[in-house]
Amino acid sequence: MAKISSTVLRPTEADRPQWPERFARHYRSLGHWRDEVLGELPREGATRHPAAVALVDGDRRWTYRELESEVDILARSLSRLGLRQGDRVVLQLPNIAEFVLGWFALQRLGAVPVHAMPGHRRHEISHLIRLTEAVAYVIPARHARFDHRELAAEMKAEHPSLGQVIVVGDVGARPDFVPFDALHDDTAPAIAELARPAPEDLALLLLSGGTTGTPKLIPRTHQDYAYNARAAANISELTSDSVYLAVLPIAFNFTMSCPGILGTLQAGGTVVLAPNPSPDTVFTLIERERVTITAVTPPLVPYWLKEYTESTPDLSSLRVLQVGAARLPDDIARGIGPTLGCRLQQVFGMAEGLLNLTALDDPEDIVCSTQGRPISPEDEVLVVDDQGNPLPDGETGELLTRGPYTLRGYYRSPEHAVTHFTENGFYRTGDLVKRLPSGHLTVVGRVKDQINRGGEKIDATEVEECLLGYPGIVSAAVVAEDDDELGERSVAFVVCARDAPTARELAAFLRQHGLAAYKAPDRVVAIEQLPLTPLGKVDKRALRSRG
Ligand code: OOB
Repeated sequence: MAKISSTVLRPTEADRPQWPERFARHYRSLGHWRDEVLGELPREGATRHPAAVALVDGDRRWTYRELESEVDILARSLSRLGLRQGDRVVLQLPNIAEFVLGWFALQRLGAVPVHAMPGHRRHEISHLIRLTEAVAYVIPARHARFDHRELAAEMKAEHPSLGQVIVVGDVGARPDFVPFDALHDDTAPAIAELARPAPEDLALLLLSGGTTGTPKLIPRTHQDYAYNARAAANISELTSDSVYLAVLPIAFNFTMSCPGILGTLQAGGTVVLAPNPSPDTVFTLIERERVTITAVTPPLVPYWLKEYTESTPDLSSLRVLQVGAARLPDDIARGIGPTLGCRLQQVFGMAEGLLNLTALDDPEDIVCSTQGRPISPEDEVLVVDDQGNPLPDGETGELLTRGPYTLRGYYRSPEHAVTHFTENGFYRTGDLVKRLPSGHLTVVGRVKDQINRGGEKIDATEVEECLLGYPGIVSAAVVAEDDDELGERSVAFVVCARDAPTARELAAFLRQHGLAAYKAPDRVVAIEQLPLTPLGKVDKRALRSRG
């Protein structure tokens, strides 16, 4: 195997996320931040419960002891391949065991996984590699009828930093790509000889839903991310008997650590991977593996409830269904417990940090009508009016937050500091919420220029910029409209110098442009001119009400 050239950038102090020292000391003194790094989680599990099952993917199973030895050998092989502490690695895998194994192996090295979504294409991946100067890109050979090797070949030609492409499956016509299965080099030196990353080091990069044209990256540290998962696992009451089914993409913060995969492994439970969210697949897995907790987005809920009523599988092991990432309508929420016989847990989170959960013993009305409350007593939450003044409970305003696992700045983009953070370090979520005296939050809307398409976030500006490349489109504005199934879908209002394209034509154009498919507008409306506000900005509120 060819080695990665030694000219790539190594970790810099600048990449280490910074909390003011006063806050860092406080979080450490309370024991929220500990001397822990994510790569040691499998080893701790192997010490505490070696024979318990940690991971299940189809017919493949790993006990904690096996997980530890697999991660160890993978990490050593990746090190021999040239990967080093601080290196960024774009990880784009579906829900297969290699995601989990590869992720922990990178952590063990102190390398930094960059969480790409399975649906991302040239536009997004290229941006991620450029921004992070990634040295490696991990892909499946093919997934969802897409050949990732072709995209990887393009990326390798385009980005000099990209030394290695690692493929789960067949490398095809690219002998220079490394098969994941070849990373089994038992003769590679032990990782103990390499430096352990520090708890305050950058551990992973998550993708933000974004509202500024190019996806921003969220730096998470070992100590903040481990705390995020542990605090969530406490509220979700995870134990070594818990069996978590990963239905949503693993790359999603929700699935990874809310409490998700990390919270389950910290508790000594079992993680089961679902290859897709269809009720058939999921119900079979819940029955077979005696799943106790799983997590979905709102559009999946009615679909599961309907299928359940028709096929009545044995879901008696299921204690908790987490629902989040978009607003769950109250009436659907009320149907979950009576139909499935489990507790609903609402989840209002963000890759940027702040996570809100309902507790399993919260009153029914709170569970069905709020999106939970912050998981840490150190989460500071403000609800403010448009002048930034704090509002009393019960009034609607923008949610601002800071705390032990909420970012203080985006990765390598100081230019976003002013728009997304207050002077004293609060992150402006862009969400409109109401707070109850108990601290529970209800999400009522948003001020950010985003479409929440059933939990998938679409940055309006990013799509608008791409639409302007379509021949004949003079100006464009993308807004949300209500949708029965998805909650929201996207509509593009376009001003055209010639015949307006159909939604299908635009989707094909955007696909060619390399944009992920879910970002294509669901509907296109031709319009004479875009309405403007008195300040001369596109009046999106007016467009939304035109529908
Ligand atoms: C999760 O993370 P992101 O980064 O994809 O999106 C965050 C945004 C929030 O700012 C809010 O606008 C929306 O998604 N959102 C919700 C919601 N949960 C998230 N809006 C209404 N109701 C909810 N329950 O989406 C995410 C991250 C971790 C856990 C769960 C979701």
